[in-house]
Amino acid sequence: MALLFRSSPESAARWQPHFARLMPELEVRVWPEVGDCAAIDYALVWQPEPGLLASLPNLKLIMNLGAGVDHLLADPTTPRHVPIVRLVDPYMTEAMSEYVALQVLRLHRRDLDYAAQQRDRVWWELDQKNAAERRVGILGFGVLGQDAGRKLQALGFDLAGWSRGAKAVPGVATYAGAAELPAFLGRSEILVCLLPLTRETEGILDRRLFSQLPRGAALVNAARGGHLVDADLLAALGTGQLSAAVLDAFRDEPLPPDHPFWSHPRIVVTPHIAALTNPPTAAPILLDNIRRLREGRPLENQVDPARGY
Ligand code: NDP
Ligand code: OXD
Repeated sequence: MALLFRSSPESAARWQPHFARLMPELEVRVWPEVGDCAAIDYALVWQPEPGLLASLPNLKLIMNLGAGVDHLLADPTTPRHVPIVRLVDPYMTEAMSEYVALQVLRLHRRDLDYAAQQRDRVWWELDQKNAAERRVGILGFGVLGQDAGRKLQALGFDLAGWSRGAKAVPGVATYAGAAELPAFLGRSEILVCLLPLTRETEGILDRRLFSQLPRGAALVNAARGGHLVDADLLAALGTGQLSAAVLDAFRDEPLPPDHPFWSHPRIVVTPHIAALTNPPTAAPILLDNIRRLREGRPLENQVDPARGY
């Protein structure tokens, strides 16, 4: 029973002790030492090179080392008959909620304005609402969106969530589908994107969407760079339609040194760290799916390739 691990070599060293302890019978091969391709049963991957998975003729399960599987589905050679599972780890979910709560609070409490004032040695009091008067909208109300929403609700924010299918969540104004998107956007003073990147959501954070937000709204994108039309964000910040943006994911990562986002006074850049994978908590979750497959039990967090997430 062999598993191919394809991520960075440093990351392999962090995972291997957990695999050895939890499933000693599993032979772990670290890419590029693939050996006999036909002997590989499982693949645990983050952004594998196109064609790698297709080269494993007896592959039974593809496990993604993160929550978003857009990179796997974008590769036309990814075998469609092999189930794909994504990583859903409560540890990562909490990390994302911390990130979202931090950034929403920063935007709500005008942290960027006060940082600029401090740089200029300006002592000046700006208007401030309480959280209950601040309308926050979460685009993508799934595992991460709902957990972040619970924490924002606990802080008192007036919360809405947008998803594909309708949801009923106590205390949250929920919206679903394209038809309800304008009403959701119209009330979102701080918009948080936690959508998967799919055919439908590619480029969703564009000029048209920004124009439907209240004037001066702020954006947090902790999902994927492909959701955002970079030039439209810069234009919306330029006209004041948007007041600020916090970005954790980018079309090109690492963000190129000459990208205008780095030096924009109203943009906060973080290097895709909102929710990092954590081997001690994630390894048991991943190995549980191998056991499920071997025992013929249903897999957890299986991706629907047709839906794209
Ligand atoms: P889920 O699949 O649990 O949730 C996705 C949500 O998006 C669901 O509510 C879904 O609706 C909604 N959605 C999907 N497509 C559409 C659409 N076309 N229109 C409206 N709503 C839609 O995913 P997670 O919450 O676990 O993760 C979300 C994303 O966060 C990941 O795909 C990944 O890209 C990103 N991420 C970023 C990290 C970082 O460090 N920056 C870390 C981890 C994840 P419905 O509920 O109806 O299905
Ligand atoms: C993920 C990510 O999808 O790290 O888990 O972005």
